[in-house]
Amino acid sequence: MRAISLAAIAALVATPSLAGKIKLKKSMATAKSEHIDDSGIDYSARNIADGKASTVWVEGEDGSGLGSWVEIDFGETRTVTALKVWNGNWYTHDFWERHNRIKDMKIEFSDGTTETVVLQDQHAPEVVKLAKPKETSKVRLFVKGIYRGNTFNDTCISEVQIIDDTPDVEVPVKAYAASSTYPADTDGDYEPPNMSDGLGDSMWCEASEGDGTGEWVEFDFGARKEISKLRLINGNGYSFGFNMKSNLALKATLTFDGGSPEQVSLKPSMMSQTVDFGSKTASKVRMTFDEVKAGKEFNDLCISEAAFLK
Ligand SMILES: [Ca+2]
Ligand SMILES: [Ca+2]
Repeated sequence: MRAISLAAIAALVATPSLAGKIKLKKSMATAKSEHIDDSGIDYSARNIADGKASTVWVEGEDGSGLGSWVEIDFGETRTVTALKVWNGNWYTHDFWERHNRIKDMKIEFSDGTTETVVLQDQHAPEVVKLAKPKETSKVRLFVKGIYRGNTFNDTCISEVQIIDDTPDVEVPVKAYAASSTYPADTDGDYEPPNMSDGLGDSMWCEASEGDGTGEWVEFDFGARKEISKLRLINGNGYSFGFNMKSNLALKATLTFDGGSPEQVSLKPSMMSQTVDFGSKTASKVRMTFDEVKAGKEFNDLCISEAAFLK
């Protein structure tokens, strides 16, 4: 199945909570140069702000790309506290090893000031905390030093998220449990924390004999929280083609450790959807799938993103 893994994250343990992510659009990203070859694959700057780790910006300079840059201009001044970077080419782990990754990255802000950070050479998303919160309307990321790929002398970034000082509307998940989880394959893993990384192309998938009906995934907030909405990307969000290949949830029952259960209807679509189930206070929610729409190729139910909101 096609998915991108969060290799460095221990199974069933969620990522640490970040503050609010600035909502990015592909059109906000530009670059000094973009790699073009005759493969027909898109390596443009837009790929760093499309919500997928598997799509990649590759610089188009001669040599290793030192001095090249990619920029995200989000159009209004925000107080940025951190960046989360999928450094290198995340199309596959093999591609990640073949291409250059950024080592020294200079971040330039809209007032012209800069901060230079050293990224780690690891196939895992990296949170780069700024020295202090910075009011800016854009970040321009310069390639100042690289880790050399084993095949191609081209430098890549696959995805960037920008985190500001506004509170996150998603209730952070401390731990997950699931009735079953599809085993990792060459495309990555299918563990539940993939539902909270903001990426459409990473997902939890169940591994039952059947179509996923009766399977469940559980969200543990670690403390009682007020929640009333579920935001979800149904199925395999890698692409529309893959979304049709695997199973989609049509109905799910939410069981809370406080309050009566609620059944919700879910749209069979890979677009982000928000379902209002009424006000609850709970520290755990179990989502049990009651009805499933069969995919065309894989008989496994996947959920690419799921978060509970106040
Ligand atoms: Ca991308
Ligand atoms: Ca995901």
